[in-house]
Amino acid sequence: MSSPTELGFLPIESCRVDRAVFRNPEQQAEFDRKGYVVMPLLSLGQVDQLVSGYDSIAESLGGASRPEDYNDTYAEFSIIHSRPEFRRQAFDLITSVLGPEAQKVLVDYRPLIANFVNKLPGTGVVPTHQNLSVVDESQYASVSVWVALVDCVLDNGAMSLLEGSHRSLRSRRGMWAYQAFGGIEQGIIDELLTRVEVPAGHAVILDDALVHYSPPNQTDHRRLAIQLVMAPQEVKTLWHQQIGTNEDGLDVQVWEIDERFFFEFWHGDGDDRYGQKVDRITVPSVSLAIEDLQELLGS
Ligand SMILES: O=C(O)CCC(=O)C(=O)O
Repeated sequence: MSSPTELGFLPIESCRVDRAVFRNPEQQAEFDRKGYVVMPLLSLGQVDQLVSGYDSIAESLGGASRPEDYNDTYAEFSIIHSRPEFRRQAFDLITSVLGPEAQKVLVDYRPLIANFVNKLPGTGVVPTHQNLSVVDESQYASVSVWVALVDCVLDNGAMSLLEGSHRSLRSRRGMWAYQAFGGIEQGIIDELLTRVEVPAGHAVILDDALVHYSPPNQTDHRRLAIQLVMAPQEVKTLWHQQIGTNEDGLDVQVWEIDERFFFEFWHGDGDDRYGQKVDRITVPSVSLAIEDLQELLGS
C-alpha cells in the first residue's frame, strides 16, 4: 500500500489544525469531526439581492460567460468560466452581502475567491473533488462558505460530502486536483458520501480539503449557489500552478497571491501583478483506487 506522501497527501502527523475556525465551540467541534457545518446564514432578502445582482451583472456584460469558455456538462463556476469583469463585480457583490454574515460565525477569516455556481437545467455535474488548496493545510484550514440561492435537493444537484475526509486528505492542490478521484466509479464513492439538502439562504461551510461531489440539475429551473473561499486573516494565501511534469510527478510553481490574482484567471494561470513566486515543488500525479482512499481515510 502506498503512503500518504506517495499519494500526494501530507503525512497524518502533519494534518492537525489547531487554529480555530468557528466562534461557536459546538460548531467548531462539528467542523473538526465532519469537515463541514450547515446553518441558516442569509435572509431571503439577501438571497434575492444576490440572485438579482447575478442577473443584472450578467445582463450588462452580455452573459456571465462566453459560450466558448464554458462546457455545460459541468457547473458554471464564475471564477473559472466567466468574463473578468463579471468576476470583479461578482466578488464585490458576494463579499458585500455574505462577507459580514460569515465574519459573525468565523474567527477572523477574509475573502479570497468569490464564485457563483450555476447549473442550468439538465447540466452541471461537479465531479468528486477537493477544492483548491490556498493555505498551508498542515497548519490552517481555508473554508468555502457555500450558500444555496434556491432550495437545493438531489434533483437539482445538491452537494454530497465525504465526512471526515478533511482530517487526512490534506495536500497542495491546483487545477489538476480533480484527477485524484476520477479513477473511482461514482457509484462506489456515492456509498461513502452524505447528501446535504438545504433551503435557500442556508450555508454549508466546508473545509476546502473535504472531498465532495454534486450531480447534474435534472429540473427545469436553474440551480444557483455561491461559494466564498475564505482564509484566516493572518496567513499568506497560496496558488499552485502546474507548469509541467517531471519523472516524479507534476512540476508546480507556488505563488503567494491576493484576491485580485483571480480576476484574470484562465486555465490555471492567474494575474501575476497580484502574486509572487515563492517556491517550486513536485507533486505526485495520482489517480486513487478505492483501496487507496479507504486507507487514507482510515489512517
Ligand atoms: O455548487 C455545487 O453543487 C458544488 C460546489 C462546489 O463543489 C464547491 O463550492 O466547492
